[in-house]
Amino acid sequence: MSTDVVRFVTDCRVCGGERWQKVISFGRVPLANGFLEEADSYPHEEAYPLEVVSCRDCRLLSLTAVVDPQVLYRTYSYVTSDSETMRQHMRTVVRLCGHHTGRRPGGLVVELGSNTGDQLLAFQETGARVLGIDPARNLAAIAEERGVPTLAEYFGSALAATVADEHGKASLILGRHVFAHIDDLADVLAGVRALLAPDGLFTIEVPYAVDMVERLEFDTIYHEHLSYFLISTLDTLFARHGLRTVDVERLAVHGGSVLVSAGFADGPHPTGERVRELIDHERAAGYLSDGVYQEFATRVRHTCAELTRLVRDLVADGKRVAGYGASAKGTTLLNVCGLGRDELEFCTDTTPQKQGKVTPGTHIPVVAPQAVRRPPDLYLLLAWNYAEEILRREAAFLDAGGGFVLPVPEPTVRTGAVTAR
Ligand code: DWN
Ligand code: ZN
Repeated sequence: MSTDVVRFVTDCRVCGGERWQKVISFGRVPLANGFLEEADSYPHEEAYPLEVVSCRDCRLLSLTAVVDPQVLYRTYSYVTSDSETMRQHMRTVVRLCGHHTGRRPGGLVVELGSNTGDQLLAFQETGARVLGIDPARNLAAIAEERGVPTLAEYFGSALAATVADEHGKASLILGRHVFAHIDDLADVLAGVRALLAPDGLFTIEVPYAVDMVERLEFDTIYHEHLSYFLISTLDTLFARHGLRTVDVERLAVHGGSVLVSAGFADGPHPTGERVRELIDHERAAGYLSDGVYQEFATRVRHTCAELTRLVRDLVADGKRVAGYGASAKGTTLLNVCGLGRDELEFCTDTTPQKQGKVTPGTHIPVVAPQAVRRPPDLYLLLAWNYAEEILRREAAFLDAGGGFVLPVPEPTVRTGAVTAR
């Protein structure tokens, strides 16, 4: 492991605390989106410690090892999925955020981690002026071609000042599944304060730590996800940076996420009832003490063993098994459960940037769905967060006797007729 690309966390990026509870360690795992071109790169493949700790002061769940964002994001193989699930979700996000841009027609919407611009295109349709910010040069170029002005930069206080000068203040700064990827939250929030209009809102969508723990979504733990947030943790963070939590919406995407808005502490937006309700629930359900996280670790180890046993038994029974959706989650799941080329023949994926490569650590060939000549008996659904849409689309495969293994929260086999454990 090259140590110059890893920083080990000492103090909490939210509250500065140093009282950490060890939650779970998966050993060394390759980067979730570190797909490899060919076999001769295998010996050079890096793997980094993947372990989660909980801050006993603010209950941030954090990785202990922070991999240099230049390594993770300068060229990025994850393209926001063009699934109906995601298209529908992005329309929902516009609706939920809409009144912040509608109130000031032509209000500027800035998106952090804007990928190829899908979400901003949805805002553009409402008449909002948009600006994307994403360090992945390959993706920023695609967004620009699609008519979404995009800066291929990392957002922080320096860039925010330049953007404010050139584009004016933003009525909405949005970050969907990017805030949990950021180590220096203080600098990003300083940037938000520099760029946000006095009555604007900073809105983030992040995986919800309560959903991850309750649904055993251990595979969403990978090096891109540095933080796993409770609402009470975000509330602590915002208050420390002159902001106030305004509203929260629980959403189904990515295994359960929260859309959380914050405004200036001296701004016009009060804290809504839903914020207090979730913070009270987190306390009542034990998320502010050690026990919940100890139990999570125990249940994860059990479910991993169950899944490995299920897949290996299927293969031992002569079944052909393949992966469906070479997701980032899939990297953690396969590497942690020890499932590789002895179990999965190939993995399908709709992302051109992943096709023709092999999966990180397990080196399973990634192929386009249409390239599959002999469908397997069963697919291990590594993109389980789209299960409803995928199972609907693959009805013919199921009706012909095919099956899907759904890995979390409990490994189950779904065939045309029924779901069996
Ligand atoms: O936070 C992140 C989340 C939002 O997206 C990023 N750090 C990385 C990424 O995680 P992921 O790769 O687990 O996300 P998805 O969207 O669950 O990935 C799904 C994968 O499956 C993509 O590679 C696309 C593929 N896919 C497919 O092959 N067939 C997806 C669908 C819906 C399909 O039908
Ligand atoms: Zn903390």
